[in-house]
Amino acid sequence: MKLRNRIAALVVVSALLAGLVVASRQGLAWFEASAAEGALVNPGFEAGFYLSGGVGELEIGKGWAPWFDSSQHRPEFKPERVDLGRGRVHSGQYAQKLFTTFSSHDGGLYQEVYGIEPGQWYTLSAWAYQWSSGQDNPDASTGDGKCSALVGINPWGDANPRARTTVWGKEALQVYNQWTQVEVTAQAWSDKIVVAIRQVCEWPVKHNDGYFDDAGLVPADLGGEPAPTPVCPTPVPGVAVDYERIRTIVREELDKTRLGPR
Ligand SMILES: [Ca+2]
Repeated sequence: MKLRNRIAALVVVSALLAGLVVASRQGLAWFEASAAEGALVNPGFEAGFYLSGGVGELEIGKGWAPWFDSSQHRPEFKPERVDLGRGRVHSGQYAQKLFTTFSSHDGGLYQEVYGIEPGQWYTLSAWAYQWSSGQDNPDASTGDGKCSALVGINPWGDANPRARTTVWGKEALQVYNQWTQVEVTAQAWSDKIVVAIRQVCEWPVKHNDGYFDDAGLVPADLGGEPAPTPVCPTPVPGVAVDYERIRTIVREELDKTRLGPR
């Protein structure tokens, strides 16, 4: 290859690499803008959907991940479009649908939220629509599967909504064929929390369908009361807790306060 051709090739490769860097920076900028501190990513499901794990039945709003009780049927997740079928969308063009047919389920979506202020209280909300019926009339829920919709916050940032530390709000129990807003307020114990959307359908009727849209996360207004500071001790990695030493100190302190002859 002549020197001129080599230089030309190098210029082309350099330009391509520069383009790649710009493209990846733009991608990063989109991600960073989406994952603003303390804010939900894709709360209204208008930013597109992806196949979780490449599984066709798990079509999930970007920024969210699916979860479910694996001892029951895995619900199917699909985008709900305002211009197709029943168009069960609260606002915009899309909502998230999950459902089982002739089966029960307990599951939904979750996402991790960073940039959280520990000790601050937060309110998570979402709009939910449920249709649960042994019949096919989409405007009525007849012979329902005892479905409920609810939202939860894991204050420790545990990316497992089924963890016992998740705080769940009041459920919209057997509220059907209408949009209803569910919410929960909890105090963050970490600089990251996990927010979760959930539908539970107990009985395996023909249609157990849930739709979610327009989630929101805001610092909770507690009427001017300052948020308490977390008091739970945080274990230090690599440092073992000397429980025997703690027991000894407690025993000594109790002995000091004990009355009468020993
Ligand atoms: Ca929407």
